[in-house]
Amino acid sequence: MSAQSPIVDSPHTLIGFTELVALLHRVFVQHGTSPEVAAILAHNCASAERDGAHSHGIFRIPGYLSTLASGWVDGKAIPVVTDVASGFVRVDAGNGFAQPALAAARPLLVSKARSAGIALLAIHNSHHFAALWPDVEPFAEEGLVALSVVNSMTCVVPHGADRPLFGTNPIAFAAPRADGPPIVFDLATSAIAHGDVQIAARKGERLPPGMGVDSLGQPTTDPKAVLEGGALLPFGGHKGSALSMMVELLAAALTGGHFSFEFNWAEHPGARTPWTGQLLIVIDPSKTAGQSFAERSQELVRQMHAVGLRRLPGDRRHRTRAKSLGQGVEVELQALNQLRDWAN
Ligand code: NDP
Ligand code: PYC
Repeated sequence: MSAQSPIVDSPHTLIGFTELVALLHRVFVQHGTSPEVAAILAHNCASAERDGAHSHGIFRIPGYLSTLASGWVDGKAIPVVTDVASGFVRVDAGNGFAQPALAAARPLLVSKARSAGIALLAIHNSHHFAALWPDVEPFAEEGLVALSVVNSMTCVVPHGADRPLFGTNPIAFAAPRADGPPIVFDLATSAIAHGDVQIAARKGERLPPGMGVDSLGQPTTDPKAVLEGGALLPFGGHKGSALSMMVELLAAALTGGHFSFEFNWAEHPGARTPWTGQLLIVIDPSKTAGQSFAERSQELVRQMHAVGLRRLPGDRRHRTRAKSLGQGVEVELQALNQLRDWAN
């Protein structure tokens, strides 16, 4: 199971990346976001589709739209940025999406990181329904190191516990390197992302063993049993569980956002977006002593390849991106037609 498999085995077609962004922009605006928010979400979602990150591309649009219709999220929210301290920026997303909040705070965050060497951005009152790598990769493209965590919704049983408490809580990291695209990884701290469980259920596939439990807490490989009253497990037992706990602390406690178990969307049927928080830490590696950081990270990559490594995290996305930008983004025909309906 992975984010690289297309959603269903139905006819596919190609659409240009810019055309896809424009189409998604119209869809978001038609469903209640401001043009500014639509531009950010459309680019984010189209980028995921372009890179083959299917669990957080077009697949997510119905969830965005049902959430907007439910009144759970404010699609026109205007983020409020506060300069808290020399290395600390806070942004209240106003019950809107996290990405516009990041965009609003970004110039201040980068200027603080460049002057102090490190800066932190604490986003709260925010909804994150996307892949996390688009939030960190652009920093590395401008020579900075970035780390981000975001918590989601209760669906993961902490290691050694009986019932779910944590979210799927991803961690994303991006670092520049001298001779190639940035080094980027982005991983859920659950054994599998919730989105991939939904995709497996739609395709009628089983999950690999060790990923989830059913409503009685018994191990299951049936994605529907996980989705209907069951739960996920952390990756790597106690180790992934500790990282998931860390994400709850950094993304919620430190930002002023909700823990994954602290919001209740029951009164908003159709709501799908977790109302939590997000943390970013941005470091300016030009302050490092000795050889440049980008040269050092390139050396690490060189040595990893020398011991036989063929695939770095991010390689698959970049390969898919190059193909999508060359020939067009491959999308399910039925999904594209649905987007065209929603756009009008
Ligand atoms: P994967 O397990 O598919 O991939 C995790 C990372 O490992 C990626 O950087 C991937 O690179 C890399 N990778 C995968 N396989 C290999 C391999 N064989 N060798 C080397 N590197 C490899 O991701 P997840 O299922 O954990 O997460 C999917 C997405 O879900 C993420 O984008 C995450 O942010 C998102 N998510 C969002 C949440 C939210 O609340 N907003 C909650 C949970 C998840 P590559 O991308 O190049 O394949
Ligand atoms: O795939 O686990 C997930 C997820 C949760 C929120 C957004 N994506």
